[in-house]
Amino acid sequence: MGLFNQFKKGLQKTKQLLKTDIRDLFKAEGRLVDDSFCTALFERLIKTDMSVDAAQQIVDEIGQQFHARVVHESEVIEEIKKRLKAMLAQPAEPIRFAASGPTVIMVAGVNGCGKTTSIAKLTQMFQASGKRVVLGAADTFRAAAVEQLTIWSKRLGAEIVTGSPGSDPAAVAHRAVAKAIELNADVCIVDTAGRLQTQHTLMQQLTKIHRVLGKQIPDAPHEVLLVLDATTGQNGISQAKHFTEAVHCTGLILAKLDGTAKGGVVVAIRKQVGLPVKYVGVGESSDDLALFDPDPFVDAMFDEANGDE
Ligand SMILES: Nc1nc2c(ncn2[C@@H]2O[C@H](COP(=O)(O)OP(=O)(O)OP(=O)(O)O)[C@@H](O)[C@H]2O)c(=O)[nH]1
Ligand SMILES: [Mg+2]
Repeated sequence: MGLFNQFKKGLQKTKQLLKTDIRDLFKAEGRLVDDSFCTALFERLIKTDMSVDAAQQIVDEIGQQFHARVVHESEVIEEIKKRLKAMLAQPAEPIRFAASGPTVIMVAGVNGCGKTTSIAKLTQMFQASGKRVVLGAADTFRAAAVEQLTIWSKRLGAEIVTGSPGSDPAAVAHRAVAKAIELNADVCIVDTAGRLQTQHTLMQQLTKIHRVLGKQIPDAPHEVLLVLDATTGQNGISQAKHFTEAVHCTGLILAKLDGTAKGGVVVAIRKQVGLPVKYVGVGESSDDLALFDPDPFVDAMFDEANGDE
């Protein structure tokens, strides 16, 4: 599936909401751009959770550009798209691979946000490009967590390193990296237990895992990916701030985009969090991960073609 189609799948609900709502604003002969139009457009954009700031900026600019003119739906949509693309623009930043030795990727986030599933998806993506992956099950709090990653590792044919329940997650992470070095693997992905950004001790534990990995390989972890659950909307913004204080996050994975009509939250996140969105999750299976790219993403948000029935 191409990127555009993956985004389309992820933005199904968002698109339905946007399209119906925005279409309601127009009549066949067009619509006069006045204050009431601007207010109505603002109300519709804000529903996607793109943030007051972003919606206000778009509406102000469109209000000025088309002031007192009669406009058609397609003109307005083109202008909205152009502005969203500019707001989402970021350097093309896929994973930063180590120059030599295994690339170590640590994955963190609050409980249930989609970490383990995203790791399975990343593993499949790396394997498809010929890379050998070792997984580290450093979520030692729950036996079920280790089991879940073990099932994925078997399904995907990736090596896994686990620890006994309650054991030190940093030690598991360390052993996973040692295994990756021993096997000459390309990537080592470390899963961590879900934690709230307000749980101080657990956040310190994350710092410890980070520090231990850095002692093992000077540049490690090469990536610290924070997984945000798109269905929890702008909550992700405060999570990103706190997680970045504990471990220096290098990028975001926005999981469960398919589960929300508030796909505009990506805009709020990009505007308020200084981290690139690297991937978005668009479903529960291991191939439901798309490398984030603003242009096809925004196009998919407003796409008129099939698939929205
Ligand atoms: N629809 C959809 N569901 C997802 C996506 N990513 C994860 N999920 C589901 O979300 C639930 C939680 O996912 P996990 O990967 O277990 O989340 P986690 O962050 O590892 O959870 P903890 O380890 O308990 O903190 C599972 O039922 C997943 O199938 C996604 O992109 N789309
Ligand atoms: Mg998990």
